[in-house]
Amino acid sequence: MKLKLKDDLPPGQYELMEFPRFGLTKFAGRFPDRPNEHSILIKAGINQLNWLADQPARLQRINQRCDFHCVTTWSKRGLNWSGFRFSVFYENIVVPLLQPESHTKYVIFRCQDGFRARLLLTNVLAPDVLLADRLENAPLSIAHGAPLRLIAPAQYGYKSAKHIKVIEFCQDDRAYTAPLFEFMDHPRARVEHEERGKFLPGPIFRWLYRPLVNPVRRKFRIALTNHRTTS
Ligand SMILES: Nc1nc2c(c(=O)[nH]1)N[C@H]1C(S)=C(S)[C@@H](COP(=O)(O)O)O[C@H]1N2
Ligand SMILES: [Mo]
Repeated sequence: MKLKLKDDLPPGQYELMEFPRFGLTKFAGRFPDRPNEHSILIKAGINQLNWLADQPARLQRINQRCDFHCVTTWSKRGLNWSGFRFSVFYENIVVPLLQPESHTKYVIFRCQDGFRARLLLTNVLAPDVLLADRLENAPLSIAHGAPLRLIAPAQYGYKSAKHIKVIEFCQDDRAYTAPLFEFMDHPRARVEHEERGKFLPGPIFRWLYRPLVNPVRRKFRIALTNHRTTS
């Protein structure tokens, strides 16, 4: 799918030429324990199944070029992902096999490094949301989310869960706790509306987060180098 890339960046964002490994610093030194494990646990109410993400016979593979916007104000433009449309996965796998409740409102992603993300079902069903297993014509690296990650281009990067282990469909979000602070975790996190976090206007978060970008990038880079030399 070709998305129309906008000429301007969304409000408060600046462009990076590289695509750094990034996140909350508490996850910098945590890595997927099974980066080649393509079995994902999918749950809806009391129903669950193991889905093999590398043999999705019923799902059409698509390529998508889109921009990536981190809440800390950096953006990487024009990344080429390959994978499966989340809405097609939902209609062809989740609905027929797990019969989620009609009141399903949230989708919770749990990751191999302990990270988690909560999205509204209406947001993940947007046509540009992917379960991606390839970036720039190569399988996802450990840095960028192996074996499988979400790509939700309209949401800030913290919704694009890497190293997915479990996907849960729920009516409420009681099973979810934010990976750091609840105020940093906006339920929609729409980039266009600058929904960076809760309680405070978006532009305030720019000034809180921007000074952290370089130190966080450095922490993530050093941790990856150490991981490569010790494993
Ligand atoms: N499993 C996992 N997913 C994650 C994170 C993480 O630390 N662990 N960080 C999030 C944040 S804050 C961002 S900006 C993006 C960064 O993606 P990248 O490392 O591929 O650049 O991943 C998101 N998904
Ligand atoms: Mo981020």
